[in-house]
Amino acid sequence: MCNCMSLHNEMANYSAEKQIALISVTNPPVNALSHHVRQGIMNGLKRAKEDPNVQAVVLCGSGRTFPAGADITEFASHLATKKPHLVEICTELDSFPKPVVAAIHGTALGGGLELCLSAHYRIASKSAKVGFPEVNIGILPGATGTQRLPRVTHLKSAIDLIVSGRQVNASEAYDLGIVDQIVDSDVVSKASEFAKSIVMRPLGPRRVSSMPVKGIEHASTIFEEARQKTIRRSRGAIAPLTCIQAIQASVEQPTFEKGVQKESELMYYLMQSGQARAQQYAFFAERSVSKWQRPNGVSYKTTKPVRVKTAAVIGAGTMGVGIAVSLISCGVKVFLTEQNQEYLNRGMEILKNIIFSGVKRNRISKSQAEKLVSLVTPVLDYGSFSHVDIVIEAVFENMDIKKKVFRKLDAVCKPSAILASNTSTLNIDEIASVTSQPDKVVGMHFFSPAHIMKLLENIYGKATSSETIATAMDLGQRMKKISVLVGNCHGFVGNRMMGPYTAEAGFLLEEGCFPQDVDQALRDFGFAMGAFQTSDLAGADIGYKIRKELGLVGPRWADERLRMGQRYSPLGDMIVEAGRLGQKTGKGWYNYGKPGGRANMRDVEVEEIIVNFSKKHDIKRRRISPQEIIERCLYSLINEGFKALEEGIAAKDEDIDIIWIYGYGWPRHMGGPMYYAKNMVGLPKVYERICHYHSIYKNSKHWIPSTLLKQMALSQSASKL
Ligand code: 3H9
Repeated sequence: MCNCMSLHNEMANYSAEKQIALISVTNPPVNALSHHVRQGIMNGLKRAKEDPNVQAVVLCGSGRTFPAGADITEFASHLATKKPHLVEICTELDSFPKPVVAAIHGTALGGGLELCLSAHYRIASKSAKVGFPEVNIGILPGATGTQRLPRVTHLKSAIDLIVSGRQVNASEAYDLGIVDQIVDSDVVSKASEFAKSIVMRPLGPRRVSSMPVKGIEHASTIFEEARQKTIRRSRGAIAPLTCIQAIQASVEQPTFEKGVQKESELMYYLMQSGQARAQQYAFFAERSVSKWQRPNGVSYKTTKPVRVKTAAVIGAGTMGVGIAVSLISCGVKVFLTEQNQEYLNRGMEILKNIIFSGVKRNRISKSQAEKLVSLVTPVLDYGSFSHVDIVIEAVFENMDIKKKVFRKLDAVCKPSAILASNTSTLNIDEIASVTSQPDKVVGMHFFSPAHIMKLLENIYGKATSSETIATAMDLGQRMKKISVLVGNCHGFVGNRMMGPYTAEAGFLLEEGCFPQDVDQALRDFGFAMGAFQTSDLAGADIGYKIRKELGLVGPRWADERLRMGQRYSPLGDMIVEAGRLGQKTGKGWYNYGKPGGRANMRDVEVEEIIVNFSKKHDIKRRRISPQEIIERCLYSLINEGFKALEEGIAAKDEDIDIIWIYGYGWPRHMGGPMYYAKNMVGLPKVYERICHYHSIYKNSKHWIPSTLLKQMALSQSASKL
């Protein structure tokens, strides 16, 4: 007889049929292990233990997935510590007198995987994935995961999985010993059948807590190598190294229980850290950006996107090709165009290389690659664009050229076609003004290389319709980008904030730093690269060419700007004029030995240019502290971020923070510039330092404090009194 029931407020259904109890977690969308779920599982286990008819238990998730982990929204509340704790449930499962089989489908992550590893058997559906992503939210698998994983798989693999946070598919999980069996379909029934077949087997050897850690022969070398690799990669984030320490306890502590105790201490240390809070904020911020809303209240909730099936990309340079790859990767047919056959052929070659590199890395099969390439039609004119749903223009960053392109597009495209510009700075309204349907014009600012970088900044102009916005946002998501909607101004949000950052980096050189000093301070903060390394990698010539066409380069322009009350450092222009374009020419701000070289070495020639410049302009060079470097580069961009918010260019802090994390390498464990300013430094301090620099550098408009920042800083100070 079936005995189904779930207690009020509990999010785990209990049923018992033919000697098998089924505990099914029901907390959509991802069955996170919130307090009511934990309570439900514990009650289910109690009933199964007490029911003499029950011989075995199957634990599963209802709907789309096995539990995907602890409920992260509870971490900041008392519910996270409300009993029963996840560790208690894991202990109960492990020591349970009747066999427990985890039936895994969807994504068994974090605490979900800890439940699986505490059960006695694990059966997964073919499409299931498992992993410990805790490190991405600044913590560790703190419900016995760091002690269990090295007992079911090899120590080295456990370190890899926990420190990287990567998810593995069912087949890799099977190879690693994490799951015992893979089934094609209906994992719960198969797990129930399996449970019936093993009721008589002894449970002792199946309890992970009593297994030895596997692969410990060279444990000290394994840990040392992992530590060194992690220090190089983690850029100041504390969670990865702490994960290693916790796994080390599985080898060094005399018992499983002592290892769990050490894991709990380390978990507590991480949970209390500002970094964990910042990373958890970033997790939800990332999910909030797709929920766009315009200042007029129109939002994603009420606007339906048009399903884009065909597109045209104008420009087969690095950017255009990257955009075309992103489009075909989500099944959109693309017409790719260039000014002449030679450029078009070169673009197609690059595109094929990108697609077929996926075959070399076993990501896709040869026939899949061929199919993807066949979605692209190279063309030399706009004749075939009359039926495309969207055109994405990626030509040279020049208003006149863009206007010419948009005039032509307006004439050939169907009225419902969306015309998107991949501009990184230019005025969308001005571009739209040459078309008869400005409501169809939108900015889609991809980051280079466009097929790899996850960020897409979508820009709406005055006339852009909400349907056009919804379509651009939807297309971004289909291309697996993180799409953020922003308003129209020079540089939009990302590059607008980048302006003061780059300017301050240049001024610091004039006043006493060398590129390596600035870059070192930024790397120590957590950026993967400093401002000058980034410039060398990207190549400084394109920006220079754009500025030069507008007459905005060099020392004369710097003098002109000073007269206008706006300081400008011409050092970047001087470096380009000295033939130092960056890595591609073997020298830029650094010396790379040869064109395309990677190792950046300081260069006396650059230092001479800098020192002579300071001398010529009577700028007294001084020693500048890393703290000042950070404040001047970062507080200036934070101030700009507040101005973007104040003007409604950015709708919320999260939008800015995600743009900086995904587009500009802001370290995730520092939350993003707005989060960092508000929660890690404090607005009164940020405001005070901005006022300080404003009092010294009156000729830099970016130090004029944002009114919004001032208001918020004052109210934060007042609330502390
Ligand atoms: C942990 O387990 C600690 C333990 O070791 C120890 C504890 C003592 N909690 O991403 P989606 C929400 S730490 C709360 O858009 P997808 C999410 O915000 C946890 N909420 O779907 C979104 O809400 P909304 C370790 C969560 O299909 C909605 O669910 N686990 C959680 O693209 C849909 O999410 C993780 O870190 C959560 N754990 O991807 C896994 N997860 O609709 C984190 C999701 O309001 N989660 N939400 O915007 C993921 O990686 C993805 O969500 C997943 C699904 C792959 C599961």
